[in-house]
Amino acid sequence: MQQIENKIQQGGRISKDDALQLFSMPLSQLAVLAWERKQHHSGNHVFYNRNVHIEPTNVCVNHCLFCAYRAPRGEFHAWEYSHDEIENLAKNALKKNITEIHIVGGVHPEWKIDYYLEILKRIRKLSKRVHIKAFTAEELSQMCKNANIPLHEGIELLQEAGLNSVPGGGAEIFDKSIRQKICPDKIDADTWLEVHKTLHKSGIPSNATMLYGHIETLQHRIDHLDRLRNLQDETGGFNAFIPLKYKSGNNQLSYVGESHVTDDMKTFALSRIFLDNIPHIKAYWPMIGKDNASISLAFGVDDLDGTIDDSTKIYSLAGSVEKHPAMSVEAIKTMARVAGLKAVERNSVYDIID
Ligand code: V47
Repeated sequence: MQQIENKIQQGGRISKDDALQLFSMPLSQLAVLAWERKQHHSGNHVFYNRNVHIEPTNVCVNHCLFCAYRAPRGEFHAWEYSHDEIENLAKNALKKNITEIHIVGGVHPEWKIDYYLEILKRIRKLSKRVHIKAFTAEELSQMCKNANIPLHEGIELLQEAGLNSVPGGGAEIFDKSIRQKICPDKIDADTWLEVHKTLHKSGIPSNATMLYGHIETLQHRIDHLDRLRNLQDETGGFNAFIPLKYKSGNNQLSYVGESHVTDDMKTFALSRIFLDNIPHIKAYWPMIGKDNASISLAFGVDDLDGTIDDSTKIYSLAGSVEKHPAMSVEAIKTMARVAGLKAVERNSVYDIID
């Protein structure tokens, strides 16, 4: 263990075996190592932004066991926003001084790429400056497949229409056997990675996520991190990594329960240490809750995502304590201060906004 610690303290890269051993290290020791690595990447800063989510639909062709959000078309809790409705949501959000609109939803059975292009064009018409972070690799892959165009062409069209970056959703867990069990209809791991590689080559940065704490093992988590680290070595296009704790409310995997907070903190810390080439580790507080997000700042996290303004339902539907997620800039600043850090407003590519 001492050798692994030395390696980390000297800024060396750890192996998959090292990572497995690290997970059995006492929590407080792992925290110190992750804190040191966080200081190396971002010093005393904790990043946040002013953002809202728009979720165009929860109608989805996929049947992921962990999802509490999906609804079959026509069911009472299904929604399908029109372009006008989306434009109105964006218009209202823009009045509140936001810098980013994050758009993600179900994979709709009928919407074509033109539908998504129109969303981007409408928002871009409202604001030349707002950063549009939109559509997971899953959505991108499906919309290009349906349009019968190669991925790079679809990405070019979306970029011309106003797309600036892509969120990290849909990664779930890369291991084939687990992936087939929890999200059998989704694109496979290689396709997810290929989409992000193509994005990065087109100059579009993205994030990466990992859904953990369900039926995967530690080895599966480390394999997931390893595949991301390898792609990042090649492209350098990932801005942030977001470990997403599986939330067990209202979905078909509920019987497995939820990970312990110790496991969550170790996962943040390990991610910070292992992913030496991804600049930011994000605690997505609408999912993990404000209290745990605040603790995660001692475990290598340097990004709290944003103000959100009660604009996402994915996690409240899955049982998050944040039923109407919204956080003021003041609250974010306090959260950073009590962790001994300084909150810094960023734009979507992590330039500091004064
Ligand atoms: O891919 C769905 C996850 C993701 C559950 O890039 C669940 O900045 C836990 O990727 N329990 C979509 N997780 C959200 C996402 C995201 C969120 C915030 C910021 C960014 C970013 C990306 O949500 C899905 C899936 O892994 N998810 N259901 C659940 N029950």
